[in-house]
Parts: sequence; C-alpha cells; structure tokens
Amino acid sequence: MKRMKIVKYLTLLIFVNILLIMSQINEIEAANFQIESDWIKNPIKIDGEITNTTEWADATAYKIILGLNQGKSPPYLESWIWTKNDNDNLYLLIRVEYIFKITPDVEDPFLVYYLWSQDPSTAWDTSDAAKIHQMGSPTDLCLYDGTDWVDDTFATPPGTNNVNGLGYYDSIFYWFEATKSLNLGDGRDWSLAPGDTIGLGNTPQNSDLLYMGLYDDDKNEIYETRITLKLAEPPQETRQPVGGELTNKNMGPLVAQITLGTLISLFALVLVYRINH
Ligand SMILES: [Ca+2]
Ligand SMILES: [Ca+2]
Ligand SMILES: [Ca+2]
Repeated sequence: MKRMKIVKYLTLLIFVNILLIMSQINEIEAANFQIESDWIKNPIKIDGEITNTTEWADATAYKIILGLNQGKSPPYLESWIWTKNDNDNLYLLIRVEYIFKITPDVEDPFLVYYLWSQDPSTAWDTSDAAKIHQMGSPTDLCLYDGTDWVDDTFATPPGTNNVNGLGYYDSIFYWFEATKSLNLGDGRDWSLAPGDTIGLGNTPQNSDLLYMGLYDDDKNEIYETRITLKLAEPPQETRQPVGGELTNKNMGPLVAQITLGTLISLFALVLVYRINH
C-alpha cells in the first residue's frame, strides 16, 4: 500500500511538472513591462478577436498589470499583450482580466498613447493615441492637453484616422485587437520604424512616455501602466512567406525543463520499484 501511495504521488508530481511548465509556453512575465514586438509571420484579420489558431501564434505574450493612478494604485487588472509589426504597421492583441474587479461595459475602450518631445530631456509637447472601441470605428487622436484629446481628423490642419480595431468582453476578459500605422506622415501621429524602442522615459524624465490602459467609461477612470516597446526588425534570413511556421523563441529552455523534471520523476519511480522488489 505504501509503495502504491508513493507511485501515486510521483505520478502526480510528473503531471504537475508538465502542467506547470506547459502553462508558461508562449507567455513571459514582462520585467518592468518591457515588451518586444515580434516580426509578423501569420496574417491578421482585425475583427477584435482571435480569428483562428495561427493568427497570433507568432507573437509572444507579455503579462502587464494595469492600475489606477498610472498603474500604482488598486484595483489591479492582470492583462496580457501580444504585439507584432511589419515595415508599415504595429499590430496589438490585448486581454484584460476584469472579473471581480470592475463591472464590464461595452462602452469601455482601450487606449494606447504616446507622449514625447523632440528633446527627450524636456517635457513632452507632442502626443498621439489610439482609442480602440468595442463597437464602431476606433479613433486616432492627437494634441493632448493633459485632459482632453483632439481627433486627428478634427485637428487644424487635419490628419487621418490610421487606427483600425475592435473589441468585446466575455465573462472574464476584455479583448481588443488593433493595428496602427508606424509612420504615415499625416502630422498627427508618431513616426516609428522597425527596430525603434519607445517609452524609455522615466522619473524625472517626462518625455518618451508610452501608456496602455482600459478606460472605465462609467467612472471616468483609466486603469493603465507604462510600457517600453521595442519594435521588431525584418528577419535577416531568407524572406519567409506570409503564414510561416508557428514558433516560440523560448521553447528551448522549456523543453529542457520538461525533459529534466520528467526524467527525475521517472528515475524516482524506478528507484521506488527496485527498493520494493
Ligand atoms: Ca483577429
Ligand atoms: Ca493619424
Ligand atoms: Ca494621431
């Protein structure tokens, strides 16, 4: 009986070991919410949701925590962000866990906004934002004054709307999927290129600030945090066709962990068997 118990515990250990490690696949805890965009391989249909199993399989998931007071104060909303880019566009998939924290509302949008200055040592004087609604067209914004934004198309002179996206909420999460031009040159947007890093500003530096957050329309509050985003550069190797293979750059260490954990458990099982025979 004792032997059977040990075998049961060890079998459970193997199972838990595999389960724990598998749960980490394609998900990385973002240190200081530093996000590295992946170069796009699989095509995206911007419909506000994961359209098929390959659509976002080529992007790394980063866990970020949104909160009030620029991310410092509760309630905290655990969120995940996937980003990828090509030469022309940034693509975003966002998942915000709201359950037990806030009441979901179809009017709540997700905001990505960037504040910068030509001289990063001075306070920001230029701004750009994408406001992704759950229903209807997203808005491309500019001219933030600390309180209000101006729609690019209403600015003088006007820019154009260079954001596309949609979202929804289920019983646990808000989901948003969007794309924004990297550098369209309409005079009302950021001007980015593959390989650029934005959002490096920090206290007391008050320019080059990138924020992402969920706006609670009912309470007029935003759950947000600071992000540093590094855009991917085009792959150096032979150009791959759109719809490339599903890859994960962190699979190597994970496979090693699974193999090692399983081998140790199997060794223990054999040892117990031999001791009892
Ligand atoms: Ca989609
Ligand atoms: Ca624009
Ligand atoms: Ca804009």
